[in-house]
Formats: sequence, C-alpha cells, structure tokens
Amino acid sequence: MTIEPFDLAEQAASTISELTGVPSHDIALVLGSGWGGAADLIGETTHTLNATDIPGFSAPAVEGHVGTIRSILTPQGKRVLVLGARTHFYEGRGVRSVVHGVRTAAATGAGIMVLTNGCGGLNPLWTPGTPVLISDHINLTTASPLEGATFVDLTNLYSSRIRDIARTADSSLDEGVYAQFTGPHYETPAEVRYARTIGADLVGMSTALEAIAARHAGMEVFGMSLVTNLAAGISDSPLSHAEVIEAGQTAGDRISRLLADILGRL
Ligand code: 8IG
Repeated sequence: MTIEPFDLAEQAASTISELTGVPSHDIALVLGSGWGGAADLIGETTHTLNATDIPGFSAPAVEGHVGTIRSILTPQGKRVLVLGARTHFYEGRGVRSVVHGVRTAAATGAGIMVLTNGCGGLNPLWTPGTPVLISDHINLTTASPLEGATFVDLTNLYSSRIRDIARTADSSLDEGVYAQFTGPHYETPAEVRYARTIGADLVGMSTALEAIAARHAGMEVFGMSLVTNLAAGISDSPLSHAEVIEAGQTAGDRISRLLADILGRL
C-alpha cells in the first residue's frame, strides 16, 4: 500500500517544521543546475537538513545538484524553504517523486514557488551565464503530475506580477518559453529546430511538471532559467556537463545578487 502523494507531502512538511522549529514558510525555492550557491545572499540560513531525512525525498543523482533542504530567514522577515534536491523525470522514480518537493513546500505554507534551472538557450544572444525569466512553458514529457480528472487552468502560470518585480530588480532581463524535454540526453539539432518552431526559447529537463503541481497546489509560480549552454546546433560546439557547471560558476555572483534582490521584493 503506497501512501497518497499529498499525505506524504504533509508528513514531509511536519518533519521539516519539527526539525527546524519553524512552523511555516512563506516562499519556496528550488535550485537547479548552476544555481547551487545562489541562495547564499537571500538571508541567514538558520537550518540545514539532509533531504534524505525528510519523508519522500531521495539523494540527488547528479553532480552539481545539492541534496539539502534549508530554511532561510530574509532581512524582511520572510521564511524561505530552499530545496536543493530536485528529482528529475529522467531518474525514472515517477512524476509523484518529481513534484514531491513542490507539494511539500505548499504543505509548509509557502504561497510562492520559485523554480530555477539550468538550460539550453535558443537565442544566440543569450551567452552561457545569462539568466532568463520563464514566461510560459511547453510540456514535452507526455506526463502530468495530476492524476484523474484534475482539470487545472494554466493561464498566467508564470506570474506576470513577479516577472514585473524581477524586471524592477534588473531591467535587462529577457524572458522566454521553456520547453521541458524528458532527457537525460540533450536534444539533437533537429529537435532544437522543432522546439523553436513550436515556440520555445529555452530547452531543459525540469520545471514544467513542477510548475503544474505548484499551480494545482494554489501557489504563485516564478521561474528563472540560467542559460548554461546554447542548445544543440545553435552553436557549432558539442554540449558538455562541464560547460554547464562552468557557466554556473561564471554567473554565480550575478545570479546570487539577482535572486536575493528579487526575493527581497516579494
Ligand atoms: I544545463 O541544452 C542544460 N539542461 N534538454 N537541453 C536540455 N536540458 C538542458 C540543456 C539543454 N542544458
């Protein structure tokens, strides 16, 4: 008998409040590839938990992904739950596992879900290390985190209110449509041309399923991508995970300040 996903999320949230002594959180933040150090300027980290000590979470499968859950107190007095342990669709643990962090965040009381990722960019002007606001997504996984006849409106899924706030923090921020592929392979150049034809600007392996679950849980969603590489075929050079990690390190200072600035305005 497997436990129902929302019961498991409630258990995880209870464990987080027991271990931290923090009864509820206001904002949740998922750190994607390249964003590992970006939470450090948000405020004071008061608690760091091992994700594997929380019901339903598993150890991260990828180098550059951080397997901790942190509670941060911002200078404005907001509580931020930082999820460093994203489960990807390609890990094959099922969509319930992919969105468990989001549902746990909602169960801790968080009304805002901030989703970050590293991704490939289709706009050649977005050099590696460029942060881009997510304006909308295309879910190419053929999966959904919702089960049964759960019809959820996805209009304005990526909050235009928070995108405006982000542009107040940095007026140079571009925005784009994020297409979630299943991975773990990167796209072929032909798939990248297809993605462009159907309206994508960014290609990645996360975020869309999590955003759907967050909307379903009643959260306001904000998404930001770090373009860590040009998508396959946009430049002549092949893709590598080393380049992804390097882009995160190069952009580290800028995206850390940006994220702290945006969260401080929420
Ligand atoms: I980082 O170019 C990163 N993640 N699908 N394509 C896809 N995912 C990615 C890419 C990319 N770069």
